[in-house]
Amino acid sequence: MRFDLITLFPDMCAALREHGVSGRAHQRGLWTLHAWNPRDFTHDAHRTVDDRPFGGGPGMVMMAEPLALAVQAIRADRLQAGVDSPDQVAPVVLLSPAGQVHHQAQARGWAGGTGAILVCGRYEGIDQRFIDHYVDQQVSLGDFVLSGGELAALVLIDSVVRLLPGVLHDAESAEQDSFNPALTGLLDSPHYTRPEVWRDQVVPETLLSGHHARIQAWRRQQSLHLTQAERPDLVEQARAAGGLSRQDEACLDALDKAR
Ligand code: 9WO
Repeated sequence: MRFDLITLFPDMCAALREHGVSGRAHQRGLWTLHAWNPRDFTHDAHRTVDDRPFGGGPGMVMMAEPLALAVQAIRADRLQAGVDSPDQVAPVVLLSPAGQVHHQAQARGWAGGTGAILVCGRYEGIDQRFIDHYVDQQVSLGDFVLSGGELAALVLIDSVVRLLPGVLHDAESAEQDSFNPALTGLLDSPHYTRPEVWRDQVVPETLLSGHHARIQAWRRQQSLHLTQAERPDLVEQARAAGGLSRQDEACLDALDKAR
């Protein structure tokens, strides 16, 4: 899998390439991340990538041409590398609050592809003509505004890369995750490690019992409990997807009655 980032701040890619799960997978060649600076696709002495907005207003707007040249260079490079083919080119994706919100299901979908060209805006935004002509899809992480698209792009990539085959060890397996189909999109149960007593707070006794079946049942119950309390919408979603057993429903009923 290969991602290409168009960004004025290529150094920001280090966060993902050099650390943790994504860093290890990068080192092992399971995915790559190439950064392309629009400044390298300018032709003036000042390497200008932004200009004042037509119609007036504050701030600056990213010019279309350096971004377009970057996309074209990336497409040529991906073809040459054999990552894409003429009839299967990577989508150009803009990180923007105007996009469809990213979800775990999208991450799973992306994990089955060959990557994407991610455009990171800065300043007040990007000349609309570039968006109209080149961008296939806009993706949002939620209803908030950042000072640039980079962090959103890195979050998106991280959510995809960790789902690639061989990236996670068994121990940290995606099977264990919240939003895993096996957990039917419920939140994860709480975690504890040594010491057994920390500042007068003890570890739930079941977890110390060594009784695997009881531990599993406890975790499922905690999951249901937490999700019902904090994200009842996710419980409803799990129910609609047929992901709740009769035992799960009984557990939720017991919770209702205890309130
Ligand atoms: C900003 C914006 C605000 C309201 C409606 C649409 C919008 N599009 C953009 C936009 O593309 N902004 C550029 C990227 C330039 C300014 C910083 N940018 C940005 C991306 N801010 N916030 C995001 C973002 C991306 C994904 N998820 C949440 C926020």
